[in-house]
Amino acid sequence: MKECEIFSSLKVPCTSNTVVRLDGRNFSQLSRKLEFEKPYDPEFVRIIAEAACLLFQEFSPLFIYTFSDEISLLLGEIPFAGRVEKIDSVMASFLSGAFTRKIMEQEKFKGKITRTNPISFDSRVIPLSREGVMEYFQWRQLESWRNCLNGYSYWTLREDHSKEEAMEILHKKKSSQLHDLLFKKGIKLAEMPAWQRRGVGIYKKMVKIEGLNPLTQKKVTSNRKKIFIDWELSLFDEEFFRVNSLLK
Ligand SMILES: Nc1nc2c(ncn2[C@@H]2O[C@H](COP(=O)(O)OP(=O)(O)OP(=O)(O)O)[C@@H](O)[C@H]2O)c(=O)[nH]1
Ligand SMILES: [Mg+2]
Repeated sequence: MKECEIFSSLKVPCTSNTVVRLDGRNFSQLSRKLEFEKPYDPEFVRIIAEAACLLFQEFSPLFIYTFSDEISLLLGEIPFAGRVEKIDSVMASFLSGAFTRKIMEQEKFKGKITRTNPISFDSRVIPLSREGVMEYFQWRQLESWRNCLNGYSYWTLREDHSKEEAMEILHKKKSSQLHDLLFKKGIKLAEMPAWQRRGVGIYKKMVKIEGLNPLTQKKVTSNRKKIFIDWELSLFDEEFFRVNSLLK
């Protein structure tokens, strides 16, 4: 029967840079059942960032980028000898467990969690060229910006319109018209927190650690790379990828 497992030998091309993108399944429903704040719930965003940190600790990627209910990992070492089925299934289940654990630790959500089905994520493996890496993250960051504009616009429209009407208006209007609509309500997107507009990055950063030399009992400082959640991400450009050594 082993020969029936025809996808098990599917592997990531060894010449590629590899991204894995995970996305929450049915999170529109989850956000309703757990009564997330709209359009952004800071606690939910913190939980997803912390769950992403657990992914970072487990799989040591070069970089993680997250917004809304999605997480992209830029892999360094490719785990599981590059086996696609294994990478997808283990990462998705690891994240589901990590996210559920984090949400259960949160006072605001834990009482409501029984209203939901078990939480799951989908996962896909994306092989990229070296140049494709920056292009990929710029594409997701643009999506984060669109999501920010659409989210604020939708919930502003919902103040006076039904779900269907708000969706229809949203589809018909150009982004400049949506900005005008928000501006009239006193919402300036440019002044919203960077994590809402540009998403959140997780990567290793050099930090100074203070310690005590046990022999001399003198204070010593050393440099160590620590996992860092960047809530103030800049726009992705070559400089960002170069400075943080994100390209192989
Ligand atoms: N209220 C609120 N909702 C959020 C927040 N972040 C994500 N969401 C919800 O998560 C959804 C994510 O979009 P999608 O991934 O396209 O929708 P989905 O329901 O998860 O659908 P599938 O991924 O196809 O299963 C958004 O449409 C929102 O409903 C948040 O901070 N606040
Ligand atoms: Mg989703």
